[in-house]
Amino acid sequence: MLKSASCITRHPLNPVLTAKDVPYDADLVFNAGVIKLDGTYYMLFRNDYCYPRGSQKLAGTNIGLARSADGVKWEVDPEPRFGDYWGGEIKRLYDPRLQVVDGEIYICFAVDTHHGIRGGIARTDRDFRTLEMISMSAPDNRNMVLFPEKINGKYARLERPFPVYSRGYDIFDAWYSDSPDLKYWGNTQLVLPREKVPFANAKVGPAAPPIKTEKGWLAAFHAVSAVRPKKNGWEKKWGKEYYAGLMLLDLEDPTKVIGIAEQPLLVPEAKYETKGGFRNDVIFPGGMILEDNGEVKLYYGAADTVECLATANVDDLIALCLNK
Ligand code: BMA
Repeated sequence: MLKSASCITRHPLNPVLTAKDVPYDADLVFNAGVIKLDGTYYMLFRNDYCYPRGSQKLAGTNIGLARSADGVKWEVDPEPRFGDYWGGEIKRLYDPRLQVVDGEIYICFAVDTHHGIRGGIARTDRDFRTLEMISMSAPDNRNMVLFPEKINGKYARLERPFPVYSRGYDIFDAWYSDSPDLKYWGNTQLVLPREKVPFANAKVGPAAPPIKTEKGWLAAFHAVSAVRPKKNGWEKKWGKEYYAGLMLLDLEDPTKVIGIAEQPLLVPEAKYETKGGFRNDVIFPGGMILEDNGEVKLYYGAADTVECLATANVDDLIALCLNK
C-alpha cells in the first residue's frame, strides 16, 4: 500500500478552492498554477463548467483568477480570466502553470487543438489581462513547466510529449528542452523515464514548476498507475490513480537527476481526493512556492474537482529526494 510521505501535511482548510467559491458558472475547479508577487498570491485555475450548473454534463472550460494574502484563503475575480471560445484551430486551454522569469509572467497551458494536444507558452501582464501566445509545441505534448530562471543563458522547460506508438499504451516520460527566446525550443533530452519511478506503471510527467534550492531544482512530477476501473465518481470507467512524485535536478544541468523520492510525496487518501469527484484518486500538483522560512506550499488539483494545499519543509523534501 502506498502512503503519502510523512513530511508533508494537508492543510486543515482543504480544499482551499472549490466551485462554490466561484461567482460564475463553475463545477470542477482544479489543476491551478500559483505564483507569489510582492507578497500577494495569484492563482490561475482551470474551471470545467456544466450546463445546467451542477448537472454533471460538461459544457466548457475557462481559466479563472483568484488572489490571496496568505496563500490559503482565496478571492475569485468576478469574471473568468481567459474564455473558452478561441475559434479557429484552438479548442481550449487548460491546466495553467505560472512562472516568473526575469520579472515577466508566463503561463504554460495544455492546448487542445483540432490537430492534437500542444503545449503552449504565453506571456501575460501583472493584472493577468493580456495573453500573448509565444510558442506552441508540436502535438502531442502537455504538462509543460518553465524553470524560474535561465540556465546557462537559456530558458528551460520540462514537458511530457506523448508518443502513442513506440512506448506502449500510456507509457510517457518527462523531458527537458531549452530555448534562447521561449519560441524556438531544442536540445531535447529525456529526464525522468517512467521505469525509474517505482510507483508508476503508466505515465510520468512534470507537475508544478520547479523551485530553486541550494541542493538543486526541486521538481514535483505526476506519476500514474493504471488500476482496475472503478465507479465512485462521475466517470463510469476511471481506471487510473495519479500521485505526486518529487525529484531533485542538478542546478547547472537539469537533465541530470540527483535524486528521486522512492515513495510518492502524495497519494490520494483524503475524502476530497478519493470520493465523489469527477475522477477520484487523482492528485495533480500545479504550483509550488518556497517561502522565506523554508516552508514549501504545494498546490494540487484533487479528483479533478477541487484545488488543495499541502505544506512541507524544504530540507525535508530534499532529504526525501535523496532517500535519507
Ligand atoms: C490528464 C489531464 C489532466 C487531468 C488528468 C486526470 O490526462 O487531463 O488535466 O488532471 O488527466 O484526469
